[in-house]
Amino acid sequence: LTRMPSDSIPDFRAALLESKQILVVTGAGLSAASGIPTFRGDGGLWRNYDVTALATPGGWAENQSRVWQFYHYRRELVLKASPNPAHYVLAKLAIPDFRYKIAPHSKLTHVTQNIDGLLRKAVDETKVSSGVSEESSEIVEMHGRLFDIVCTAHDCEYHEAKFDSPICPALGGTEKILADGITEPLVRRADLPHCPLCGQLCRPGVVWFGERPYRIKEILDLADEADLCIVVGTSALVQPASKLSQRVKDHGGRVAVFNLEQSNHSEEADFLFLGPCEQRLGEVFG
Ligand code: BJW
Ligand code: ZN
Repeated sequence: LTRMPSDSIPDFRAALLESKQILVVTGAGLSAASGIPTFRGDGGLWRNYDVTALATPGGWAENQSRVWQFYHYRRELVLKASPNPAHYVLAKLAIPDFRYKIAPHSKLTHVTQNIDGLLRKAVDETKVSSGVSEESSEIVEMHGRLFDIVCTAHDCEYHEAKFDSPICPALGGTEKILADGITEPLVRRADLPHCPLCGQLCRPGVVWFGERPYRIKEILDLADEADLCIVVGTSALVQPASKLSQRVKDHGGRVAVFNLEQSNHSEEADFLFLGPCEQRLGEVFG
């Protein structure tokens, strides 16, 4: 017997009223309307490279100049981008004053796979514009942050947020080179970012395939406690993020998926709201 997910807004609202622990898991589709390309499907290429191959330890080992140019390109893109309506709806959920109107008994945690910081930015802006000083929900950025710089030396702890761009002079302007048939610039290793503490090469503070996501223990504990998991704009193909909603279901919690289209396991969700999340979230959360 198969049961179809519901798209009833009143039924979802009733589930929200009952929720005590809400876990919101977000992915690249959340930032699509801000002009940030997703990883799979359209926009999964940069200079004809598959971006999921660049975001690997192997891609880094093969060509650090190329990987740094890729992240420099994305830093430039995100610096010019703004949160979209989907970020602002999720930002309001993070602020108790707003959340209590639809889920009066709830705690909520945001776990995002996105490295762009736009959800955090939307929360900060919403707090300022609404004059809220109370503490907002935690945002766990499990795949790191685009603007963090980390030392590659195993015995060095250097890890710092740096928003200046270019992050080193040699990367400046390389973001404009996108077309085929143009020789790829080579940025010499010595001209890439280096550690101010030990002098070794630095890399972006993001999580590549085969690496351990940040705060994973905390995230799994949250999934074990949540009675409602809201999954927004992720293909749910990358572990361990893709496993969180199942973990919530395993102990009787409910799952609501917001996605442009059917995604991995979305037919197993209790609620499914198809369409652009920048529209659907506003409709559903009002
Ligand atoms: C919209 C929309 C709109 C669009 N509105 N929706 C073999 C070798 C090595 C590893 C593995 C292996 N087999 C399995 C693994 C594990 C691996 C994995 O899962 N691989 C699979 C691909 C098979 N996972 C890992 O390696 C992870 N680490 C790990 O498992 O460690 C072990 C461990 C676990 C637990 C405890 C202890 C140890 C690490 C994964 C790191 C992923 N890194 C990246 C790059 C981050 C840095 C960067 O950005 O450059 O993370 S890859 C990329 O995928 C990025 C994303 O966060 C992640 C997920 O992508 P996301 O967000 O789902 O985006 P898309 O593009 O896939 O989907 C977009 C969705 O939005 C689509 O569904 C659209 O329909 C939708 N959409 N517009 C609503 N407007
Ligand atoms: Zn160092």
